Amino acid sequence: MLYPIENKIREVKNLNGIWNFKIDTDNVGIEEKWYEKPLSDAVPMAVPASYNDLFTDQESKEHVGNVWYERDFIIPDSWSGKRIVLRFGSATHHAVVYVDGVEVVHHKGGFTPFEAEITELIENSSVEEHRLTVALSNVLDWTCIPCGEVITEDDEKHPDGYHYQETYFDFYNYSGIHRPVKLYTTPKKYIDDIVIRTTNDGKVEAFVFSTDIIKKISVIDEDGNVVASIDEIEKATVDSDHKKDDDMYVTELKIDNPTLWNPGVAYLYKLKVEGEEDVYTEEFGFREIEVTDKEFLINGKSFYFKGFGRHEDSDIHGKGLDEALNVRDFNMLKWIGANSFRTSHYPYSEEHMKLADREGFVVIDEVPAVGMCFWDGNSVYGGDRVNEDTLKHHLDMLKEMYERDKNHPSVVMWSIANEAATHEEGAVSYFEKVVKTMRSLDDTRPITIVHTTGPEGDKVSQWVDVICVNRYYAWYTDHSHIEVIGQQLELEMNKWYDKYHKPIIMSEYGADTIAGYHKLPAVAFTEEFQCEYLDEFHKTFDKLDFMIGEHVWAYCDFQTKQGLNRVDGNKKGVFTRNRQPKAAAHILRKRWRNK
Ligand code: GCB
Repeated sequence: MLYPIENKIREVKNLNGIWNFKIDTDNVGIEEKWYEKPLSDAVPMAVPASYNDLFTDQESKEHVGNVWYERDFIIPDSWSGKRIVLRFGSATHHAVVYVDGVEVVHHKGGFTPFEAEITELIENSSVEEHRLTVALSNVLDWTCIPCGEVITEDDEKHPDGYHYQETYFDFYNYSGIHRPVKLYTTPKKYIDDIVIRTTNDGKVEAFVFSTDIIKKISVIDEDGNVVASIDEIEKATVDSDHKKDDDMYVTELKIDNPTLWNPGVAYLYKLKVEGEEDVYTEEFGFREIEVTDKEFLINGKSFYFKGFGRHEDSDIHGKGLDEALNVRDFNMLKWIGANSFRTSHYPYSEEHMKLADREGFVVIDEVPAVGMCFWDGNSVYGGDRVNEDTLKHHLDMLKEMYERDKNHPSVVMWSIANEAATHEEGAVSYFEKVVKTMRSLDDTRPITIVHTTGPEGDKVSQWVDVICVNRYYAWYTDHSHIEVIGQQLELEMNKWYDKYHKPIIMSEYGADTIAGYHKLPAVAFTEEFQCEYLDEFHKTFDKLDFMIGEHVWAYCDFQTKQGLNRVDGNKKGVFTRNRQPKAAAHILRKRWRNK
């Protein structure tokens, strides 16, 4: 799916700002058709943002079910005759969108964009101000990724009863319209999608899906020079179902001595596609990936992943897009000498991915498949938990992630799940299908899966290219005994390697650390402990030649649900939630800047 851009043909109208908002306390709004008229008793709400931390009362913050968003918008006369599209960068997790009381789109999945063409509705309408209403649900069940379930406590010990959203993942279930809402125009005949594939000898393959007739395709370098151009473009047969209204154009361009996109030294070209009516420009880079049994090669050079598992998370905004925060984050990642990160545990905003391209960061792009306990049982994948509907949604999410991120040079690998129960029988046929789907979407990028399961039990890594392992020796096991880290790490990593002969990334390791808490000798939760803890891992990584990276958990402290081992969130950040360094940041900086 293309990002909405402005040019001489296309216009974009931003709908961010203050909307009307109402909590559907008894979840009756759909039944009572609240979308048919303006919301009563609405309160102001910021978009984009999570709504949770903007409230001061527990009930609103923790509401399980629907909330309603609403605002007016006006279509300028100058847009008449154009195709008009309403687009959400994301809405977490299920949205039903109405314009003037008519449903225009619904979407399941909290971390990918969706849109609705509303041209006809606008053309047939006589009102000047249109009403945009969104019913948004934060409910997670076993048909969703991430997985969850709503639990009701109403036995004799809980005579008044209460219910809550149970989640099987360690981040707060922030909800809201998290990313920008935009209206954009295209001509009636338009460019629908572009897939760009490159090789480092300067070959650019462009696949353009369009209802417009494509006349010209050019490659433009960073100085604005047209370095290749073609104006005879043949139509090909479209083989994909969902683009059945489009024609497909396939073409190949060649440029001499391309400047490559390299980690830390990004170089972005633009592909300009010109149709009879429409024009679209998409950024891309030249870079090639290869995986051997012990190496991850980017442009033929061995790449070692240094960085973090992260979250989109901050005070007040929750998971809402904050461009200032993103800029600060990339500056801090550069400061510490990181070269990469994983979008744990869901695709980050499009704005984030664009920055990664531009700043030369290497990204492992993760689908929101977290909390996937299979629990062996009688039905398809495991009892009443992960089931056929979960799989269907998982495959949909892979597709949406791919369609959104396919042209980003920063994305070097897809992560198909975090910590699924891959030792269970149900996981085998499930993940075989997941990997097959991911490969059929993209045969140019390697695939990984992130494990908590150990090498003895794992039943699915034969299908992936790189193995990612999350490990908390001396934290969740042998708590505080950092002397066990080296031995346990070496033993386990060797087992993984002996079993699969594939390169391994330590995709999570870390210890909760309260900023400003110091003690000698070190005890758990102090800054000293975090430093010593990480050092122990590093000594062993440096001995194992099949280890191709280290991603500390986590980049920053972040919010989680309440729990006995979470004092206002997860404190494994190397930086505080407010993006300031703990002592471990200096250890990592020294190591990574010299590695
Ligand atoms: C993990 C999870 C991550 C948690 C982390 C922790 O293995 O992948 O989401 O936050 O452990 O700190 O427990």
